[in-house]
Order: sequence, then C-alpha cells, then structure tokens
Amino acid sequence: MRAIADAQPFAFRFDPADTALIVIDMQRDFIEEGGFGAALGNDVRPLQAIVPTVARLLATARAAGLPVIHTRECHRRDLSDCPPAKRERGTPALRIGDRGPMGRILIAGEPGAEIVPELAPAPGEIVLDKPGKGAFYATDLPDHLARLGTRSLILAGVTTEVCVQTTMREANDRGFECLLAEDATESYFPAFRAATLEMIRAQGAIVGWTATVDQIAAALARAEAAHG
Ligand code: C5J
Repeated sequence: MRAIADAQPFAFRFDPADTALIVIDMQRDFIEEGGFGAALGNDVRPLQAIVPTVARLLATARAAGLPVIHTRECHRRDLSDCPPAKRERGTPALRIGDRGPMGRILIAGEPGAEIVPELAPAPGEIVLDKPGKGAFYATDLPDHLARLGTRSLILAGVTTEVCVQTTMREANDRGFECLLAEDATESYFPAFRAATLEMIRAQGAIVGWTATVDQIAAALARAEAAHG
C-alpha cells in the first residue's frame, strides 16, 4: 500500500508497511523545570507545548500499525559512556550526572531521564537509550530497523537542531527516506527550529521532507481508505 503525504519540498511517498515512527528524547530532563535543558539556561515551555501534538502523532502511528521507537539521551551511572568533552563543556547549573530535583541529570533509570508520562511508550514499543545526539551512534537502532524491514522513517521530538537533526542526517546517510513532523518537533531557539526545517528540505529534500501531523494523518487515512 502506498501513502502520499503533502509535504515540503514535494510530496512524500511511503509505504506504511515499511515505515516506523521515531520519537526523539521527549524526556523530563529536556521538557520539565529542573532538568538538563533548564540547567543550560533554557526556557522549557516551548518544548512542553508540543507534547499534545506528539501525542496525536503517536496515536495516529499506533492506529495505523506503524512500529514506534522512542529514544532517551542518557548515560550509565558510572558515566563511562559520557566523554569528558560532553560533561565538562560550558557552564550549566547542573552537569550530566549531578543530582537535581529529578535525580541525577541524564542518567539512565533516574526520573529525569524518563519520557514524559503523556508520551509513555506502549507495551512492545522499542525504547533506546543513546549516549550521543544521533540515535544511530552506539545503539541497536540499525538492528531494530533491519528486523522491522524499515525503509522510511517519520521523526519527531526534541530538540530539532540537535538530536532530531543529527538522527535524521544519520538515517538519510544510511538510505532511509525521512520525514520530519514539523509541528511535533521543537527547539529552545525558534530560529534554530525554523532553520533546521529549511535546511533539511532545501536542495530537493537533501536530508528529507517535512510535513505537519495533520498531513501525515491524512496520508495514512487516505492509504487505509484506498486499500482497506
Ligand atoms: C540536547 C537533544 N539538545 N535531545 N539533546 O542536548 O536534543
């Protein structure tokens, strides 16, 4: 079955049977007060604002039977997978591994590293912990995608220009057709989100496509209606 989403810079053609949704780092540490994003001096409210839209995309993907993959940027308790260059950079109020109001910052198993409750993974969905910005680095993501037979990826999550864009570029280089859900991704910097969307779809979709959640849902609904 083919689906065609109205998208930029031109229509995104995909087969729901070999498409997966990947939701990047919708974690309390990036989205709530007291987490890593706030410790870096950011206003987390724009990220909180997209939670209902990401929830709608998740519901749409689940209803269409798409596999869902959630990622979490976090590290081992002993920080053995956190390079000093990452931990020591800048002057955050709290560094990775420091204790904050939601437990140790960006440490696997701590409350802050969990996905926000509204977007909690459903039973059977893949949850990948990743030490880097890109979801392909030091994770089993390639194995999961190979097992699922995935050819196309729909991406959402935070932050647009860091972990989402890095993952989308990694996926594009590996031959996946990538569509970013433009209203289900956000940055602490509105200009960075806008620039990322522009650069992704420039030059004839050099990294991939962007479409709204409504456009993605409409494409899946049309494909379902056409093919039963
Ligand atoms: C950042 C992320 N921004 N998930 N992580 O450090 O984008």
